[in-house]
Amino acid sequence: MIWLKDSFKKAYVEKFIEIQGSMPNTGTSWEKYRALVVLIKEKMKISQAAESMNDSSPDQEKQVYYFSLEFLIGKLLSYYLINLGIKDVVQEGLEELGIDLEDLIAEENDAALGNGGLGRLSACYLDSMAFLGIPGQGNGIRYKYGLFQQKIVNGFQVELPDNWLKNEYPWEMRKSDNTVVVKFKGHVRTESIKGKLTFFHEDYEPVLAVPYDIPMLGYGNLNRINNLRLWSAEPIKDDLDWVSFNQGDYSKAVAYRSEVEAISYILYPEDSSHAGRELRLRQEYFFTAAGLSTIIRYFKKKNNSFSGFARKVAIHINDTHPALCVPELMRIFMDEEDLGWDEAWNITVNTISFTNHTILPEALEKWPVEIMKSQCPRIYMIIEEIDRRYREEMHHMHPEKRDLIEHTAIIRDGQIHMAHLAVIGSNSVNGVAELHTKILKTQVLKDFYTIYPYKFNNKTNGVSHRRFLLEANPDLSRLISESIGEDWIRQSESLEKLLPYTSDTAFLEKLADVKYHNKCRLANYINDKMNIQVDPSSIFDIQVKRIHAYKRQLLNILKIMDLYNRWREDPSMDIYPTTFIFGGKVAPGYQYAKSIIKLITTMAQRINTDPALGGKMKVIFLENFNVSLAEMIYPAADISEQISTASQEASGTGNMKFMLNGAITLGTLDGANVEIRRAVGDENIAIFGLKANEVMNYYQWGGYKSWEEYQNFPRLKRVVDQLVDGSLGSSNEFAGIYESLLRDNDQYFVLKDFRSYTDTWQKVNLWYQHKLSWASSCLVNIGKGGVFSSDRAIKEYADDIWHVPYQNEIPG
Ligand code: 26Q
Repeated sequence: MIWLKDSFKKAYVEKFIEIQGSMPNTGTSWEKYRALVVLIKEKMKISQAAESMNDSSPDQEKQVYYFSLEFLIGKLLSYYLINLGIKDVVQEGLEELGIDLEDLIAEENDAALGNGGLGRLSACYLDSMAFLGIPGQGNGIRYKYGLFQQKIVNGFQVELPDNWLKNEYPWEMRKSDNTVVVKFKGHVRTESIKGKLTFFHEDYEPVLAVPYDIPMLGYGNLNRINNLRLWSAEPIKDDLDWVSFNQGDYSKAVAYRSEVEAISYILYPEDSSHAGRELRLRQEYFFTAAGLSTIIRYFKKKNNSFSGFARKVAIHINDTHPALCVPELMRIFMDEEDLGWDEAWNITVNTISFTNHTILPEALEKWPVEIMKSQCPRIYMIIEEIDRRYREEMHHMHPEKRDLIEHTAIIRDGQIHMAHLAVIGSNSVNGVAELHTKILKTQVLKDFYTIYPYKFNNKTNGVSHRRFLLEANPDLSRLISESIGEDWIRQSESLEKLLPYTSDTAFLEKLADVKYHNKCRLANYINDKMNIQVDPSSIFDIQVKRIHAYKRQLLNILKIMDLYNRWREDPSMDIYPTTFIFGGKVAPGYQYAKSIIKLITTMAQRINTDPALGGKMKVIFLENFNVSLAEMIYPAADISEQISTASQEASGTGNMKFMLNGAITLGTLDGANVEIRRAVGDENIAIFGLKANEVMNYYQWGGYKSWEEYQNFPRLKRVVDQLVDGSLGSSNEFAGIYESLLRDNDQYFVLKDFRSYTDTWQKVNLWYQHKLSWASSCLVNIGKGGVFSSDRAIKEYADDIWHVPYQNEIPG
């Protein structure tokens, strides 16, 4: 225990006085929050210093660097108090000082430096690395503005800037001493010096990369505090001099400053399309080059040759966004450290590993050669050379397979294929669920799989069960710990010890009570925010995730429209009252998905104000879904909607968070749902719809005939017609949706899966009414949820890809 209550109180009051010059009771909540964070940070540094001393041992531990353009970390204070084991002490201590800890927790801004699944995954992985004692550091961008905040105005999404740094972010520490220069634009002069070609990058635009560090503190592991290093772009100090010296032009100086600051200004809010914007490329090169330069500097402090580099360093790239690691590491080795191509290439490939997160063709990154050449001229030369050597080697090995070479080359038709660069330049390529990895091997990257079968492997995603169960659902956590002890917090698989309770009626009743209580909490939130009353004893049927055509929020709302039609026709219909809850953001330019939100909010307005329904249904669109809200929603769910078109969702991670909180999945056999079904068994999940291979067969033959589906099922025809027949108002709002279903042949098989979805939903609704059977299935989901912890995932990465040890034992 780092503090007993009285020593905490004393330390806190002293810290507050030191910072504010007054007693805590005179301060604002913000000041009280900041003082607490500063105090904890200082306490953490003590052991951090001890750690860096350990690290001076001659045999330096292997470091893992996780490169990602997104880290969706959410709030840290409450979570760190749990990880430090001092939440109760702090809460009681503050209470005695007349301070409510909840008020301080509320002051913290969510750090929303990510869009969704991929960004939250990297945050969960840092968490598990810290817990497992792996020296694992994150590397990313300190965006001045995170993911936009969503407001719903007249039923439409409106985006507001996320000014999360407005007040200051007390967890971060600016490390000016570790600033580096990243060079853009200019040109490369080649000279032969003593018979060796030497490259000089000239007339470049210098950008200062200033690191800000955020400590990553794992549960019960004070000995290892990892670091998330986020880079901020700044103009060089004497930018006016520099610019006027080079260009003699004041307006250019202004342009220089704003072009530089743009790099770390804002997170791109698209999570499934790649627009090929120059600024995005500058972001990618910026944090890649900055991150690598710290790695090299740290390595050189401890080693005098690069031959052991890949044994001491693992660099993981989260999707292709950091794929410029490959040519940049080559550049450093060759141009700065004087290694030859072959040696540099060997070390580079052996150091880098790559995770793919999507098969959507529109999300695959390709950069026009011209943009790469002008922004990163030396990097472009190296990519060209990697491509040339790759083609040459393939030609040598498979002289007859010209197609193979064309399909897998890095540069083709004036475009640089980042996934190809990442596969060729790394030693490991993984997908994020078994089905997804199989699709990579057999479809998306199948040519590469024939060339490098040994590189491909699966790492099914995992989530931090300590954040999404222990922290988010304290009542359930208490019930679990009272029954099976606390092992599960460190060993998620211990949740299996709950399985014997599936036949224990008293336990199942307690489980149902906990759920009810969590639903009350969410119902109160909805009432406060939206002034809508929802019944906590109704079924909470929830779909929260980014809004996207392939995730099929449309299928869900069509189901609700159908139900509403039927209920109005037959008020005696035997359906258990249900509250349908949606949440999620849309990329600002994605009009189609925006109209889906409008459709949901339009139906919500209708249904929630229809007195004839007698409150049997409610529809809620919760605005601004983010990590903090997610932590309130998952614990309150009965049904977890995971209804993507089979084959399209690489894994999903929300599905795992719901499961760990005892919700039943209603889903397709897509992504990790396949593995969830295998874990819980067919009787504890509700599966419907086309299978991935069926969908892909249709795609191969040009789709299916959605018109027939529509014509042959009157209930379906009716809801589709309602999109355009004036029943939802006179505007033409939903014509685009209608066209996507009928004219564009329903790419995501919404109509095709409608019957099977509504039938399955209805069975689930009946099932819920058998309270004990339902609760027992919920418990199976919790008990089997342990394998979907990010601890499990990180252990697999550590064993199979990074080759680093971890500590897994409960300390004595
Ligand atoms: C690319 C280029 C330019 C601008 C933006 C992007 C971009 C940004 C974010 C492309 C994709 C993303 C995010 C993708 C993502 O979140 N994928 C999800 O990753 C999860 C974690 O592996 C999976 O569970 C989800 O299935 C997958 O959709």
